[in-house]
Parts: sequence; structure tokens; C-alpha cells
Amino acid sequence: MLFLVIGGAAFIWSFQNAEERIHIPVGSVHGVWIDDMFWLTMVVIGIVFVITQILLFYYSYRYQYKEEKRAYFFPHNNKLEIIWTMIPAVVMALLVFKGWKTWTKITDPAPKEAMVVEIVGKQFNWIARYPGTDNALGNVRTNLIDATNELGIDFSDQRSVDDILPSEIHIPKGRPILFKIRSRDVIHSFYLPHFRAQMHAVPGMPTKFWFVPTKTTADMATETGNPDFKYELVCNQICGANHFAMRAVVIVDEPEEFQKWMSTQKAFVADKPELLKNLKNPQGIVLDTKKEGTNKAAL
Ligand SMILES: [Cu+2]
Repeated sequence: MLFLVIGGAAFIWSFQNAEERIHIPVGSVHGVWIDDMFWLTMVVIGIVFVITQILLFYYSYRYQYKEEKRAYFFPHNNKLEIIWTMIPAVVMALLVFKGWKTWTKITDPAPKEAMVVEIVGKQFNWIARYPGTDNALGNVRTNLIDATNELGIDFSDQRSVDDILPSEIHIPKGRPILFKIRSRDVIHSFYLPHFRAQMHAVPGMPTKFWFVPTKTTADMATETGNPDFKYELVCNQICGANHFAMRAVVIVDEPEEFQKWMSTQKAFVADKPELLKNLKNPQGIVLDTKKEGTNKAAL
């Protein structure tokens, strides 16, 4: 019985102690669904766990060995077997079904109006690419990767000309954001705990994840009472010696703030016109550098 009491106390303590880590504030639409499922499962298995543990310890105490006691021979009971097989099977099936429905909804194709951001994991940081005004990301080819062109963007593709590689990752609140995820070297994992979003970044196999952020960084700072609050993008797959430092900050802005930030961002090639020397079909492209006549090679 002592074990039951000590074990029970440790069980409650472990929950209280981990409270802060279990209850991470949520900042996305589907994050609420995930949390609901998590807590539903937790409550169901928690109740079963507590009841079965109490019975387990109680019965082994109550029916411990005593000289004068004789064991009762009880080999089989079909009715009991059916009850304790069927009830857990049905409850589990319902939980799995709910999980499957929710996951299907989360992984549905992104809505057409979704904003696209490409995220590339590499040892040991994340690089973001925005499609620019044409809303289309240019092609990439691994053999084009070098010190300047870290993503191997193919600048013979017209769509790549206005691609932006900002130093910070900003996204607007209330709009679906489709992250197109790639890796340049090994398997990384794109993990945004506050948005309940995780997807592996696999070399040679593009993956994606879309969600709608519901709270700006400032909203979250107010909610958590932490003026320095930051949404984190971390690598959640051990990927090498500096895995622990593979982290970026995601800033969620009000839509107007986001537009303002976006308008200050320059195309990646704006100050690297030499990258455009292989550009095909350059008609219709307006570059800042054009005025200065530095991208003659492209024309
Ligand atoms: Cu990594």
C-alpha cells in the first residue's frame, strides 16, 4: 500500500512539475484541435490508469499470502473476457478515428489563397525564401549551390528573379501559410511548438505543412506576460554536432505590419546581378539594378 501512495504522489507531482512544458500556449487554428485531442486522450487513459493501479495494489495487498487461506480456482470467464476486451477496443477505436479525422483535416491541401514560404534546413540553420511579387518560387538545382547561392536557386528561371531570402521570418496573422520544406543535407525536422506544427525536412523529398496563425507575437507577449516572447522554429531531429543551436525566430505580424515589412525586402538578386547571366526570356522583368545598367548580361 505504501508503494501505491508514494507512486500516486509521484504521479501527481510529475504532472505539476511539467505543467509549464505541457501547457505551451497555442497560436494556430489547428493547434486547438490537437490540444483537445491530447487532453481527451490524457483524461481517458488517466482515469483508467488511476483505477487500474489502485486495484492492482489493493488486490495484491488484500489477497497476500496467509497461512490459513486457500486460493480459489477460477480458470476462465467468457463474459469477463469479452467486457475487458471490447470496452478498451471500442474506446481506442473512437480515439483513433477522431485522430484520423483531425489529421486528415490538418493535412488537407492548403487553400488557394495561402501564402507560400519555403524553408530549407541545413547544418545548422534554417533559410527562408519568399516567392516575391509573382507569387511563384523559382526552380532549384542542387548543383547550383555555392557560397552565395546557398539554396541552389536556378536563376535561369524567370520566377526566381524576385525571390526574397530575408534574414527574419515574418508571417501575417489570420492567413493560411503554406511552408514548403526542404533539406540540403541530412534529415532535419521543422518544428514550431506554439503552432503545434512539425514536419520532417528530408533531402531530395520536399514536404509541406500549412496552418493559420491566430496570435501575433505581440498578442502572445501579452497573453504569456513575457514581453520578450518569441515564436521558435527549432530542429526536432538530431542532425549533427550543432543540432541544439539549429533554431530560428518566427515573427507573426498584423497583416498591415507584415505588408510594411514585406515592402522593405529586396529580391535576393537585387545586389547580385551576376547571378542573372543565364536568365532566359528576361522580358517583363523589372529590377532595381536595371536602372544602373548592371544586368546587361541578362538582357
Ligand atoms: Cu537539424
